[in-house]
Amino acid sequence: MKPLLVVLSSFLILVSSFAADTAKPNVLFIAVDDLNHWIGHFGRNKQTKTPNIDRLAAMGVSFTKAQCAAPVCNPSRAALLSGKRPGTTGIYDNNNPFTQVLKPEISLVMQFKKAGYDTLGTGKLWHGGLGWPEQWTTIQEETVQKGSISDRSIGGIAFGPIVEGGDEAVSDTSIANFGISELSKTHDKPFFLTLGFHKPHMPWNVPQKYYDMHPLADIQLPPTQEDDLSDIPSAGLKMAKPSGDHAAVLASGRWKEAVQAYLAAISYLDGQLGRVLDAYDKSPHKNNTIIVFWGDHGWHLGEKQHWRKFALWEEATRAPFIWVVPGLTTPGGICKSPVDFMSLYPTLCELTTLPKPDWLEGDTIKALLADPTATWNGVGVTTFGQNNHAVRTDRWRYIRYADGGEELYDHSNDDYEWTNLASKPEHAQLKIELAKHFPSINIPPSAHGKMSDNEGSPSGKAEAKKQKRKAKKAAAAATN
Ligand SMILES: [Ca+2]
Repeated sequence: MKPLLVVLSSFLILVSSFAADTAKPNVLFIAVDDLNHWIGHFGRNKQTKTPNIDRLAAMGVSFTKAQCAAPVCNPSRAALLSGKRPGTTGIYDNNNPFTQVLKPEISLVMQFKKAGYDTLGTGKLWHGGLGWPEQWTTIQEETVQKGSISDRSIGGIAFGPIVEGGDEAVSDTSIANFGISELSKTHDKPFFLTLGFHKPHMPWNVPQKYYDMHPLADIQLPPTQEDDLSDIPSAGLKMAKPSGDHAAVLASGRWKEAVQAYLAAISYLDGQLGRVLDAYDKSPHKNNTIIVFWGDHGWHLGEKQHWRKFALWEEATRAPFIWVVPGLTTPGGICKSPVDFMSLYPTLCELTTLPKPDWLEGDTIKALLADPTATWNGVGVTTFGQNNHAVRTDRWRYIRYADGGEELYDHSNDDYEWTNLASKPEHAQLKIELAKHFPSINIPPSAHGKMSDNEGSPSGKAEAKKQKRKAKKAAAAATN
């Protein structure tokens, strides 16, 4: 009796693993940190060089109006990976640790692990790293070789080329290596492979050759208007904070250098993606692997006299969002409909026939993946702090702050959101309609606490600390 059971059960295991292998597509889940809309095929910045991001876009569908759920790392990722918006969890900023509010069971990665996938991860997925260890069947630590940096930081805007050391002096290279290795292997289970790249997050320390790709003499500053802040309500001015980074950059006279450094960091990241895509092209899993490529939010480089994320304008909220789904997407698809990153969790569940948890707040975008021009009534919604929201439709951006301050921009003729139309009486009804998209649940911020933020600096944590001390010193010197 016993031998028969053993035979029978091994047969069943064989059958079920075969079924899993053929029925369940693998997922290559690529996160990038602080990459705004400066990618080639968007045309927003003509100087950016991203042949591999553009190559990936040409393989599937690229969303040109994708909005983050929050314009800050921790809340953006927590929302995307939990399926719950910032207003539902109270995770609004980097000082609301996600681990104090969420449980591992809520994680997108966990759904794949529960479904029998191998969950393989390296780099930064949640704020600070990969998050709870129990999500993963395999974790690959990052490695980095020692490099020597020529520091050109302007206060907290940290950059400068690596003058001694190649790509291996940036830990993202080891992240790409792991992806290449896993894509080349045979796997006996379906896999969910996470590559959480750090760049182009600061510090923009990448090898000199990437700086050389963007000669300083050719650098164009992003378009700005001198009086752009004159029609912005006080809550918006507080977010722009022109007396902060922007004042320091202007005082340094080196705005173009900072733009060059960001472009260099993007080009480095693009090169790493290219290595992964080469491996994907040769991979035995190619025809059965979904690729999702997403950024956690955008970045200002002086637009609205603002730097970094931490705002509700297009520069801070728009990020790359590219899908390749074998058998569903058609190469070269461009989707101009507005979506937000809350769509990611339910869509991945749907495409891999995993049960869709009942707590998810986003809508699936499968219809747009099948036909990027399909009729779409969805919008993109971004939250920064309790009761501060922005909604992006195909044509409009409407921002409403907690104190009632408002901004309304017409993207049919104002790509850079220079003219705030919110006070125009003819738009009163439009604002009412747009406000209906704002989340109805807006709980107070969750417990405050400190989180470690692994910035993926070239030489690890000690270097990050050193950079911080340097930046502090430079900032102090700038105010003197
Ligand atoms: Ca303005």
